Amino acid sequence: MQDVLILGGDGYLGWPTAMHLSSKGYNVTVVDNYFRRKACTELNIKTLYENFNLINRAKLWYQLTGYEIKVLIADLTDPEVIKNLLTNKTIYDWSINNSNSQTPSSVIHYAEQPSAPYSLMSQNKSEFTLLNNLKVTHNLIWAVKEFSVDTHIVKLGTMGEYGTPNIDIEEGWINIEHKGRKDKFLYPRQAGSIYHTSKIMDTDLLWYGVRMWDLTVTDLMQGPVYGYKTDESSIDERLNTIFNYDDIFGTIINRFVVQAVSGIPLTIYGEGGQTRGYLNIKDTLQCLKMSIDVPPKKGELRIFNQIIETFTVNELAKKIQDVGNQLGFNVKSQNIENPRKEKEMHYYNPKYQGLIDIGVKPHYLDSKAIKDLFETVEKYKEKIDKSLIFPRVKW
Ligand code: USQ
Repeated sequence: MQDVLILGGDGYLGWPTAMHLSSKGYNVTVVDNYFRRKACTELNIKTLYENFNLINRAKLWYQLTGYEIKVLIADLTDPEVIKNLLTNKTIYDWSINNSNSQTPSSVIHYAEQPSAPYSLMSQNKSEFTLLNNLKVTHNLIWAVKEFSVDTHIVKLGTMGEYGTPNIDIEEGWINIEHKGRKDKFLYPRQAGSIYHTSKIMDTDLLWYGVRMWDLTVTDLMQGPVYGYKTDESSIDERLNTIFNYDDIFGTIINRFVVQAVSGIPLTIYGEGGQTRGYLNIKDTLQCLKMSIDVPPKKGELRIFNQIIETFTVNELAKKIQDVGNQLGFNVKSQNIENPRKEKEMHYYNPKYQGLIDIGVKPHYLDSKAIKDLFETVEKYKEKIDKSLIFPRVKW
């Protein structure tokens, strides 16, 4: 079976991806520097429930399933870390016999600071976001070029790279005719935060590596993810991924359900016409697995728009209100001053066919999916810290 390396394996998506691929028989190694946990501690952000650290999660996964996920706690901004991983010189922080892995057929790159508000809290955090995200990507492309040129890099991008243009959003590429001549280019990017800008720069680094060094890359332009439950975490709730509902790391759907359960009117930023493409965490896992199972051609930069359906903020609020009210919560919503500089009423028509074409079977945000979220959140209702809900960072 293939060896897969997951950079950022402790995060909201990294850990569920590790379990998912491990359960499907891949030999999985995860690397993480605990950035997210440290940032939450520093900012006094509590998550909905506590999570084991990565080593204990991997041990528990092994006890429950017999599958090994090798763990390395390390900072990937140090170029030696990825070099050692690709040349099989790593001493793991946890593995069964510390045997080295094979050269991975795919590296999944999640090891980034993922929050737009965090990136705009201060100049320091903005600089940290840029340097961290770009250094990790830069170290990765150099190491793959030097030591493992056939390894497929799967990088998590973001739909936010495109912004909200007044024309249809294509899947990564656009054909342009200019003064009678034609060419194909990366679709124009115009991000709304420093975090999203760092992802544009990542894409440019990867595109450079593809053009000049024949690297093979899939860039997944993902929208905001919701949910926490996956087939693998259903085995034991101690395997659940991190659940943030605060203004910095929480994404909108998870936040709205927490607000609904704790009696806080849903925080619609501004007019609420902001439209984004959303997906269930289960579909993130499918998309990742299909992307590594069906790789692009050698020397290709393949881009997918990783979303399943689009909603305005107002539509999301209504859906969550409807389900919450059916469940007996008295859910209200409020339009609060938008802390972000973003269009609140705009055209939004992204294409998202590529992942469906390679076999992804979508889950939709139906009442069952929303009810599942309500059930879990209600279980931890007493632990919700209401002071974490209102946005503190403005730009
Ligand atoms: N929003 C509200 N109320 C809230 C929270 C958010 O109206 O309480 C609005 C925001 O203004 C925005 C939209 O909901 O228009 C989505 O916000 P979000 O906080 O759920 O997501 P965002 O900051 O865009 O970032 C998240 C992830 C990021 C990923 C991105 C995909 O944190 O890592 O790249 O989703 S995308 O949005 O497509 O760029």
